[in-house]
Amino acid sequence: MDTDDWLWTGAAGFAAGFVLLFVQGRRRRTREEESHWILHLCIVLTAFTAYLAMALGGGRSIVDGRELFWARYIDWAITTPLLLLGLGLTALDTPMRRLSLLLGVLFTDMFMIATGAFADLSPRGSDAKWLWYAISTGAFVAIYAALWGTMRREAAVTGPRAAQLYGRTTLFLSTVWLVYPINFLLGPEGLRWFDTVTSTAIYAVTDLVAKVVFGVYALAGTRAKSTRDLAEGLVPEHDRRPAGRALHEAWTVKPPA
Ligand code: RET
Repeated sequence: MDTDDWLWTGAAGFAAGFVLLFVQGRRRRTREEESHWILHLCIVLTAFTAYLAMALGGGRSIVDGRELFWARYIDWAITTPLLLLGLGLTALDTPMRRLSLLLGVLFTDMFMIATGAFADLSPRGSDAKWLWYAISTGAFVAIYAALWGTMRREAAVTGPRAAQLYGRTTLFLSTVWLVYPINFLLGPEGLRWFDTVTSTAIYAVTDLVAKVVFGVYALAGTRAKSTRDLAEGLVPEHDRRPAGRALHEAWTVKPPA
């Protein structure tokens, strides 16, 4: 398989993944299920677009004598904040509870992708490349610290079921995400221990796991959580689909009889 074959594999995998996730969410019953379903559909659609563009020869250019796949960075700048938003929604239940904390994590993530793109664009072996790489890795570490520190504590405040789902999905995500800086470091963008075909193959497989497999796993977890929350009467009527009662009705205070 050559580079283009791996890009086509990615495009086909994301197209199939989109259909799979679409079907998986067709019987959503709660606000929570709906939120995660929409997020994961947007994530997979964005990745599909990037892979299709790269497979068709767009979204990539020759820079410094090698092929640079810049469409990846646009894809990641959109999809990685959405993936973290999914974790944030699980941890916080409502994002308004700690909105700036959440925005800070999403900003740090976009900063990581932007500085990573500058590392890729810098000349081969230059100090600038390694400076950008170090800055991007610093942001990566800060995201992990937030996920496993403050956000994890917030998930525990939200409730035991939220905390359990948050723990599982965060473990999945933070394991898979480790592949990216390593692939960059050892591949053609960095030390050149392996070539573009190998690096493209690793990214394609990892992207499919980080978005499609992760999406299926996160949606299944959210569905199981909603099933138990519904059974225990923990989902207010206005958070159900279709809503049993409007929010303003729930807020209305009945006058004393
Ligand atoms: C770069 C290079 C510089 C150092 C670091 C990086 C991290 C990238 C990550 C990407 C995650 C992408 C995902 C895509 C989904 O399909 C930019 C490679 C730290 C973590 C999850």
